[in-house]
Amino acid sequence: MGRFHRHPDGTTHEYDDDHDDGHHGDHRGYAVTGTSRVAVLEDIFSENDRVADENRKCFADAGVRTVNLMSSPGAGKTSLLTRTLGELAGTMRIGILEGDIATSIDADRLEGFGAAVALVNTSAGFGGECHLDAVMVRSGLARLPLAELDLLVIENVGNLVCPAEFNVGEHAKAMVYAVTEGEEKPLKYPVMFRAVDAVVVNKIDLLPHLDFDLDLFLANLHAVNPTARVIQASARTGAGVGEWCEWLTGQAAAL
Ligand SMILES: Nc1nc2c(ncn2[C@@H]2O[C@H](COP(=O)(O)OP(=O)(O)O)[C@@H](O)[C@H]2O)c(=O)[nH]1
Ligand SMILES: [Mg+2]
Repeated sequence: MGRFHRHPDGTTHEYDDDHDDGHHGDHRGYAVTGTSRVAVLEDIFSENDRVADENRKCFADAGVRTVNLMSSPGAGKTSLLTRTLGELAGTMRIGILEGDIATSIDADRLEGFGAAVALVNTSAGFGGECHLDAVMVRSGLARLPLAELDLLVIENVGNLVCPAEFNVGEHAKAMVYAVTEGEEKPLKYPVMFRAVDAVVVNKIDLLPHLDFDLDLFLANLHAVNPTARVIQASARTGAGVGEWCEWLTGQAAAL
């Protein structure tokens, strides 16, 4: 969303040069267009939040808890979810709303584990957006047996920026972060890392082959989000998947 941003309390503004919360940059190009740009973006966010409220009510009526799962492309969301469905089979009824720009590749990978899966391609009528917003999520809900579910996991489009800016009516946000992504990303993408309730640090099976400094990553994460639950995992070996499933089960039970 460019240099426009939204604070956790819902207020919005464009950055200015004497902004004192750590953001810096050359904002001169926005001097003329800034006011109308902010107005348009406020409209987009307020319309999104209105539909997110409708989704939230829909989840409440159905008695289903919803987790919005985000990450960069390739961090391991779908791999973790296939493991998750295997692990939690028979313990609760799970639905997956699979968000992708194009293809049913990931939705197909998630079939056959007993979960209800609905695919939303953002290239099909949503302009190929790099995130799911509340309207896109609502479009997929009609294809899920919500009232029969205990937990709905939304696999968002792979992107460390935009998905964090759109509430979709979820009860909790989580992210998968691969150890191949470097230690500094919490500092470079603070909106995402700040927004989440849990971070699965995935691909720990690769640690012996990398120079990834796990302690430095955890310190960077803690600097932007001191309260996120951190779960070290490998969707390849299954390490940590039980802990993740316990966290998910706790989310589902929180109704
Ligand atoms: N070594 C290793 N590879 C993984 C792990 N999790 C996922 N991958 C691989 O990473 C790639 C991207 O995984 P995917 O689940 O499609 O990521 P997504 O784009 O976030 O859904 C695939 O080749 C997976 O096999 C892991 O824990 N360890
Ligand atoms: Mg995926």
